[in-house]
Amino acid sequence: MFTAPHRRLNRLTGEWLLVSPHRATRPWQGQVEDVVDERRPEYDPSCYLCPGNDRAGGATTPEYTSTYVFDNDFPALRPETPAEQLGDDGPLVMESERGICRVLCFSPRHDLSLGEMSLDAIRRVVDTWNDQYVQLGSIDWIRYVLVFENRGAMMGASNPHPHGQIWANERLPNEVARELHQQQMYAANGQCLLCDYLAVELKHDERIVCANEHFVALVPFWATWPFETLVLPRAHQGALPDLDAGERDALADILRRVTRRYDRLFGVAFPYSTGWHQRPTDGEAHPEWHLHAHFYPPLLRSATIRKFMVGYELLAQPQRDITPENAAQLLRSLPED
Ligand code: H2U
Ligand code: ZN
Repeated sequence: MFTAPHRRLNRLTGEWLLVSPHRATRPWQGQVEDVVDERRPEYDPSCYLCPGNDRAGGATTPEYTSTYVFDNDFPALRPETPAEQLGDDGPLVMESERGICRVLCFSPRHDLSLGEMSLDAIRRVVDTWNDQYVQLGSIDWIRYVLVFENRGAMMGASNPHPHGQIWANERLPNEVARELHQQQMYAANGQCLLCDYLAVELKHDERIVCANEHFVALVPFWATWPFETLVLPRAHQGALPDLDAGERDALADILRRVTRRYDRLFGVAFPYSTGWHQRPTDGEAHPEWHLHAHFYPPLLRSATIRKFMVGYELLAQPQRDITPENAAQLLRSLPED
């Protein structure tokens, strides 16, 4: 393995990452986060996502039995925002932006997480993501639909009840625009970036965490976060509606396995942000786009020691010590039950 300091190109964003494998053993005397008691009741009367409870602004969460989607009571974007050209003033550029923000409860059970749910129940979450993508994406002015989850207080989740969010908006967000550009450039010679990338990863078998018939989870060669993973279908598919029933079951399976491994790594409910990058819904075909999910977990070396994206990362470029290969080996060595 290459142990000297080096940089790697993130092919999905076009950005460089610095890797310093020799620093992985340096001592730590920095911040230690509190470990919160993980045990929760099946129903919490004070939880706004539990069935039958009141939400902010007077709404009530119904007695749902599977997944449940509602319009966010505090949406960051609104559909009725007037499409105004707000104008440029020299270096000051501003545009109005319309959008729709929703919340998706994965389960009525307050005490579960995605990885603790049954395969059938996870499959229903997959189907709900699919339905929301189709429904919101078919609105003519919506060009991007992002389904995502913030898990854990460390990632800013407001509530431990298993839930995610959906933000759909008028223009492509930065990360998506970068990935679109990179995939389009790569596709100029007729190939798919992530199909080619996955073939190389399967050949080397150095960064694969787990896989099934239709999906692979791996620590990307260019991972920024210590235990970051990328989940992608083996076949060239651009969005959830492209998947057949068997592939959706396989997707539920891989999500369950990845999240269970995560929870085993440091023995806590592993915090992360995750979300699906599906092709834009801007009316173009986007044959270059390969569906994938990113998992961005902040923890570095224990339940309480996290990676900070600070100084050099903020001012120069991302940097990591533990190599993606070592991280993958660790995740791969963990049980899934
Ligand atoms: P996070 O846990 O990822 O923050 O998502 C919870 C969302 O739920 C958050 O966006 C919304 C917040 O605006 N929310 C409601 O829509 N209604 C409520 O009663 C409380 C929180
Ligand atoms: Zn709850």
